[in-house]
Amino acid sequence: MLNPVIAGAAMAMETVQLNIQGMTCNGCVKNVTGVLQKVPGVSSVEVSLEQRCAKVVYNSAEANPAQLKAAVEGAGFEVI
Ligand SMILES: [Cu+2]
Repeated sequence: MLNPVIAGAAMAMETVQLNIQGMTCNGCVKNVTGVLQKVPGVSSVEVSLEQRCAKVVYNSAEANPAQLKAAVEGAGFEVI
């Protein structure tokens, strides 16, 4: 029998919205999108230049918001 806790965690897709400072053009949007997509467990990324935010869907068994934030900061942007 599957352990319900582990089975649940493996399928736990979560959505987080990151508020990002420093994006000024579509190149920035591409950079942010790219680094977020490289984080293991991330399944979709939507970055808005106008709203200065990124909406990320990820598997919480593999990724966490701190990792996502670190990825964005590693690309030279600030997450607030
Ligand atoms: Cu730019």
